[in-house]
Amino acid sequence: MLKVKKVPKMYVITAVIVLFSTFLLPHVIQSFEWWSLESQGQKIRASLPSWEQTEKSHFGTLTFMSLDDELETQAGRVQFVKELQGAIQAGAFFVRPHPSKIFTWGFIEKEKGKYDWTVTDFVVRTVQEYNAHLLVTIYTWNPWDQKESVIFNPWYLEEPRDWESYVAWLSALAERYDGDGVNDMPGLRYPVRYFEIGNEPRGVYQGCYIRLLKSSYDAIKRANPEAVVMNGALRYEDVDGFLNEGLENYIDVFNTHDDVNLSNIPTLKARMGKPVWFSEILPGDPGEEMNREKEYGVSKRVVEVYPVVLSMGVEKVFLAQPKLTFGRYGEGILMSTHCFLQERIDFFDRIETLTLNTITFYRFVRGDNGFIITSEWPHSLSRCEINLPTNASTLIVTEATKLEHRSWNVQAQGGYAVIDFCLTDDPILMIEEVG
Ligand SMILES: [Ca+2]
Repeated sequence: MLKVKKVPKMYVITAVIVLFSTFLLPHVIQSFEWWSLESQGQKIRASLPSWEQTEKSHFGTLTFMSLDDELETQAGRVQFVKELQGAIQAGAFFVRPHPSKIFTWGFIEKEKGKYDWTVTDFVVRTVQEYNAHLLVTIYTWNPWDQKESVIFNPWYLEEPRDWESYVAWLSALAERYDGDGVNDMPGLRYPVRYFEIGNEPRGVYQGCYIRLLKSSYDAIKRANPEAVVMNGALRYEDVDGFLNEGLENYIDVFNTHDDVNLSNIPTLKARMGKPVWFSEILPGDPGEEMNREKEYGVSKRVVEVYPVVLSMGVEKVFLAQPKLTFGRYGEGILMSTHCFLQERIDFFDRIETLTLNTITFYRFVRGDNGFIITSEWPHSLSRCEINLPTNASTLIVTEATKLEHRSWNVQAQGGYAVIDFCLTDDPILMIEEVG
């Protein structure tokens, strides 16, 4: 008779622990993370402006850094939602996945004639849960089409060989997310309208990018005439070449990055006859380690630069800090500052500028309210006070670049208020006009 040897209890317990931690524990942790994200999401969604309102926002950010293949896994999706929630909490209602191959031809049409929308549907649906908007970057890389890769720009920008298939795919993409009720993604709440054709196609305006931009523009517009198509960000020195090819007729927005001299913006807008977007501003080094001091420096630059850029007529700006997802470091200074600024100056009706004693004041007028941001207080000035003309009776002056945002009141008299810069070492002030 076969005698079964009794397995010692210790072995059984160890085996159970190993099995649990290998197979079950990750699922338990992920489920808990989803639950916690969803609960956080409900809080965030409770106070969101409508998607129609957020579409008018001037604030955007780069997001979902290098989350591509990972988006097919639960862990990648958790990370995606975390980053998205961070962006929304910071008041960045436009999100630009970058660098990312989410909207790359070969990532969706892996096999000729078969589209796999699993990841793009997840991305669109999740972004729309937060009334946010995508700036979709279209990439043309596709391994079955381009057997020998001659990528003409970093990041998946490749000349299609089978133009017919490329154009069909792009039209299908625009059609799926345009919200017209025809072949739409199930559950689409509102249209995805913003498309950028590649990123920074350098020095190729004499080459295949011309055909690529024209074909892409036509393909998207055929499916969705309301779509907003823009070029991959262009340098200022390439503007003449762009215009010589008549490419301004194949964009709805002129897209560039913040290496353009700001004083050129009004001329650029006039020459293009289009709005201007900065799909990247204040770029960070992807390899750079972030710490409190650096994060503070970026926050200060946001308060310093955004009023100037917006007053020059740039319509939307996307903060490009690859290592700095909002709120993930230390005290969350960047998230706090970005949110502080967005809540006060976004959705403005107009911007007025006024220069007094070499300090520029940017007044963001929204309805009957005005928020004023000063340019940096120059240390060379011996006096601290400035008589600021105002129609308000009271001004609330707030430190703009400090986490605490300390504030004090100033009463105006005879159409002026005395602003004393020596009351703080904060170089930039935010002034709310009340009554
Ligand atoms: Ca459709």
